[in-house]
Amino acid sequence: MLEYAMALDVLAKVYAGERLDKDDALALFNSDDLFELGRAASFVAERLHGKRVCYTRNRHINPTNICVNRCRFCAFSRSHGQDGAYGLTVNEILDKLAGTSSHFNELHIVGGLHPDWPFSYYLELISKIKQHYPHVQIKAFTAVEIDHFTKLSGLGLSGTLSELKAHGLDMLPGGGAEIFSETVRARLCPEKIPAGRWLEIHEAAHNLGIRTNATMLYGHIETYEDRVGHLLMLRELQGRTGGFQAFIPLSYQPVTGSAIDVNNYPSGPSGIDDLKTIAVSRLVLDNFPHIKAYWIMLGEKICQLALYFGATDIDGTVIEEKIAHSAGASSSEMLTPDEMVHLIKKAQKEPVERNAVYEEVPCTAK
Ligand code: V47
Ligand code: SF4
Repeated sequence: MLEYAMALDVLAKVYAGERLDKDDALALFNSDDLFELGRAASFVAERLHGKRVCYTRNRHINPTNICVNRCRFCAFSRSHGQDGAYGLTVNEILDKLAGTSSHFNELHIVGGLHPDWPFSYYLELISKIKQHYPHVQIKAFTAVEIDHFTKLSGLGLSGTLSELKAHGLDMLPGGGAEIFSETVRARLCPEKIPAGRWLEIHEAAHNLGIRTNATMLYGHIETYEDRVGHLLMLRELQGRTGGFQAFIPLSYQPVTGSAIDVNNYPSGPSGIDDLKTIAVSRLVLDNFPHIKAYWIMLGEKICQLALYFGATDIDGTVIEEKIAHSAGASSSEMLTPDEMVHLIKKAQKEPVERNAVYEEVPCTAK
């Protein structure tokens, strides 16, 4: 009862247009009044975007699953020489894209940290894609990969990002953030760059005019305090740069046999936790334009419900998804533009097709 009353006090702040603090955010996570939470998050989302919900025609490319990090939650990665390990040449990637170019306007390229590939591989990859498909925007390389590239290029952080930009990089995806808490990070992904470096890389990108997204992997061993800490660090950086476009809460897909799937959520977060996390994100991240409901990890139906909990973006057609599906995600691997439009319209919202940097593009889907 006390938690219910506290959450109502916090929601009164939302309706009055006041910024939420750490205790407010915790009270919302601890409250179970999902409907009031959804109502307040929808109020904020509608104030920003009306009934408009974005989607894009995109395609994922994962150049390699060979990764020196081997994070404990990642079923996608392999060690060099292990069964199932792969690395695609630039030409193999171009062959994959051939024939589907007219069907996408955003390419999402992320992969493992390959121990042997030179920086020139990545430059050649994006410049050849741009040559072949000049209309396509390239959203590529997590901050974890950018950090790896700085060691390969010897150009420093700004130099590395500038070189990628000059070769066709349009924006950075939000992966690799996981949970910023150092204690959780040490258990989940001890080899991964620390939170401070992830933030530093996004700040450097923003300073070069490269916009980025941000993510948070939730529903494993983290606490609500860890989630709130993560959101507040992102809000602080956004307050200084304004370079984030969307925040994407990533619903943990449990990895069988992983050292981390025996804890709080043996089967991953519940639908209620998914919706609550979307809503609290919308309310805390008051300076982020969009909260994205990533249907691949939420499933299509929770994704659709998320449109009543503050989400104003449902990502894209995706076409080939390996990271969540390696961990056993039950969603399909692609949706057609018509299916995306249908999902949005059936929620009584207005579909808006966008490109990677959130410019509206003419929608030809029904
Ligand atoms: O960084 C890995 C996560 C991320 C699992 O910026 C897992 O528009 C859940 O960042 N369960 C990559 N998540 C995906 C990503 C992303 C996706 C869609 C859109 C955008 C964007 C970014 O996937 C990784 C890691 O945090 N991940 N394993 C897992 N078992
Ligand atoms: Fe490598 Fe990224 Fe998987 Fe971690 S999450 S093992 S860095 S591919």
